[in-house]
Amino acid sequence: MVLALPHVASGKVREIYSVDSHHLLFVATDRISAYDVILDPDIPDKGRVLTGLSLFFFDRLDVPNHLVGTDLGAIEGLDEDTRHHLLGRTMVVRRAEVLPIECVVRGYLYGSAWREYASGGGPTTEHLRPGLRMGERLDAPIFTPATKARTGHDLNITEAQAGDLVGHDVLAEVRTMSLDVYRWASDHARERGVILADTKFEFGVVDGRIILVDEVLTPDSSRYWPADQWHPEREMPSFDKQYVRDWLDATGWDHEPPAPRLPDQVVEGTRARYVEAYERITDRPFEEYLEAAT
Ligand code: Q0Q
Repeated sequence: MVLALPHVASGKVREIYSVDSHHLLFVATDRISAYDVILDPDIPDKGRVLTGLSLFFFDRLDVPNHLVGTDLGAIEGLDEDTRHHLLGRTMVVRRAEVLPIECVVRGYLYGSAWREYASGGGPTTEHLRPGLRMGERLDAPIFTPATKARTGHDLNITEAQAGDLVGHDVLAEVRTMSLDVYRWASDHARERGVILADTKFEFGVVDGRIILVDEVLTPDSSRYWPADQWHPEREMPSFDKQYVRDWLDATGWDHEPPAPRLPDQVVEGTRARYVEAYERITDRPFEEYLEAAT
C-alpha cells in the first residue's frame, strides 16, 4: 500500500509519512520479521495489535509523548480503501528531532547483554555483579543505551558514550524517563502473568522538551515472556514470535532470505499469539479494539 503522502521513513515493519510541517503518520504494517528477515505472508491485524498496545501505554504513562491522535479525518490525499486499511494501525504523531540513541531498559539478563556478560563484560554490564545466570532477573532494572544501526543489530554503548552523543543532561533525563516507564509497565505486566524482560524506547525533542516517540512497549520493541514458563538458564520463548520461530527452525531454514512461506496455520497461530498478548496486557478483548477503531 502506497500512500499519497510524502514518505519519510521505512522500517522492517513500520512506515512514516509526512502530514504537515508538525505532524507525521506512523503506520504499523502487518509485516513480520524473524532473524532480521521479513517473512511472507503478513500476519493479519499484527499492526493493529501493536498500535493498540502503544495507544494503551501512551494513555496511561505520565511521560510526555508524540501521540496526537488516531483520527484520520483531517488528513487529505487518502482514498477510501487506504483510509480503511489505516484504521487501527495508524497514529498521528508530533514531528520531533529524534535522539540518535536507542534507550533500552533491561530487567533480566538476556540477549546481547547476556552475551557481553558471558564473554567477560561490555557496555551493558558495567553495573552488574558477578555470578548472574542467563535470563536471571536483575537486582534492579538497568539502562543500557545503544546506537542505531541502519541494518542488523544496534550497537550497545556505555552511558558515558551515549552522553557524549546526546549531551549528559539529556541523557540523565531520558535515563530517568526510561527506567520509570519500564518499572510501571513491568509491574503492570507482571500483575497479569507476563514478564517484560526488556524494552527499547526512542525519544525526541520538540520546542526544547524531551518526549517519548516511536512505538512503546510492544512485542516488537520489547521482550515479553509468559511468567509461568520463566526459568534462569532457559532459552525463553518470545510471547509472540516463538510459534513462528519454532516452525521456521523445524524447516531447517538457514536464516538467509528468502524465508520459507508461512503456512496458514502458522499465520493463524501467530495472529492468535499477538491477540493474546494484547488482551492479557490491556485486559480488553481485541475484537472490541477492532470494532472501535475500524
Ligand atoms: C521518526 N523514526 C523511527 C522509524 C522507520 C519509525 C523517524 N515523532 C517523530 C518520529 C517518530 N516516531 C520520527 N521522526 C520525527 N518525529 C521515528 C526510527 C523509522 C519507521 C518507523 N524515524
